[in-house]
Amino acid sequence: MTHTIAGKIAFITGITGQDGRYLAELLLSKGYVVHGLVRWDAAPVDPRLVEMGVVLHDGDMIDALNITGIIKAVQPDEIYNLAALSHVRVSFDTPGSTFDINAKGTLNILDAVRVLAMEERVRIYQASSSEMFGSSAAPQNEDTPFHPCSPYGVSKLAGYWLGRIYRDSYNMFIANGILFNHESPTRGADFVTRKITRAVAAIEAGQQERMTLGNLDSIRDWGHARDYVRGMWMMLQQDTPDDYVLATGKAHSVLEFVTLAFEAIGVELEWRGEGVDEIAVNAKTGKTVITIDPQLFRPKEVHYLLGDASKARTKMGWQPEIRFEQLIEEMIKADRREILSVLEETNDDGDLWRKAG
Ligand code: NAP
Ligand code: F7E
Repeated sequence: MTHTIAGKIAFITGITGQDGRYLAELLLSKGYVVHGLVRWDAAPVDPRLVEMGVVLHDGDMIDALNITGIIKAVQPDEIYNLAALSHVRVSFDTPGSTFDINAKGTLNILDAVRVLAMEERVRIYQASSSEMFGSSAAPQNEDTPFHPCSPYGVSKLAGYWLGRIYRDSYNMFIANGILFNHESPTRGADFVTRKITRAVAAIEAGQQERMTLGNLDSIRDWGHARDYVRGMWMMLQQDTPDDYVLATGKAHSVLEFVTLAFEAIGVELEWRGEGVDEIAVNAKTGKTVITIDPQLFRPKEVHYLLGDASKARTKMGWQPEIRFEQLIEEMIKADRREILSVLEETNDDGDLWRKAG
């Protein structure tokens, strides 16, 4: 049977996050009615979400009654469970709430659908993560053993297994998307890519002299969030529920990312020193622009993540369209524009910045 998409109802948890926003845009463009969960104590929600037509509901992933009530009221066809405490290093400081939100929160969604007897109607996307692979050898795919290295990774693994158990036990349509790192101009400012692009734009504008980083040798498979939310949607359009890795299949180090980000503003870096004493200077001016802060190292690091998305490509026809270099350029451009708009608001002379385009 073919589904009519127009008029379908989607419920997105984590709608105020990076992926939530991109996914809402995608689903609205396909004719869905989109509902989103917003924490009652969240920072002011971007008014554009409501302007776009998203219906917002106050709530919290850790409140099972609240989640059940919202699902009963919304009667969704598709649920995208994106809400999470998603910062790996922070999860070491707050392992308890990480578990409550990421593991118990996922259970609250799954069990709400079960107790409301909506198993046949609702399809669920569970935001699983490449962090579940942790120290397993790269490249990682759906058959790679899980060896998480952080409370975040373990909490996501709990959500993943709950999804599989509910799928098998109650015949529910639940898909785990095992997504590798994906970024965008709306990536949270504490994740390394956005931290870098914001700092590079601020250094170029003379608003900041240097930035600090942690482990430069970490290797990640970085894609663009726009490509990945398309994959989430595709997972829920398949005939049968399954689990899929989404990744670009290309690995880059943090050092490589920061080098290309500076290149995007015409600055060549020269690296000096080693370990915690390593610094990068602007090759032209000799000014130090990067230093290492050991506080940014993690108690346990995931060194090498590189995904193999062959299954998603073969079974669903998914593949990423935005290249690594394009991603960096787009992020830098957006951060330059943000600085320009602040300069304009404060009546500063933003001439230098008009090239940001
Ligand atoms: P994000 O930007 O950190 O967004 C997380 C969202 O969860 C925010 O909307 C946040 O709301 C919400 N949230 C946190 N605690 C909540 C609670 N107790 N109740 C209700 N909402 C709560 O994350 P993202 O990058 O968009 O990622 C989306 C999902 O994919 C997450 O589950 C993440 O773990 C997973 N994932 C991400 C990546 C990636 O590279 N981006 C890769 C693999 C998996 P507030 O605005 O109120 O904080
Ligand atoms: O770190 C290193 C850091 O915080 C990437 C989340 O979306 O993707 C994300 O998790 C690497 C790590 O992302 C800094 O040690 C160096 O090795 O940007 P990140 P993450 O930990 O990979 C996965 C797939 C998720 O599921 C998560 O939700 O960069 N690094 N210096 C740094 N990291 C940060 N944050 N800040 C630094 O200064």
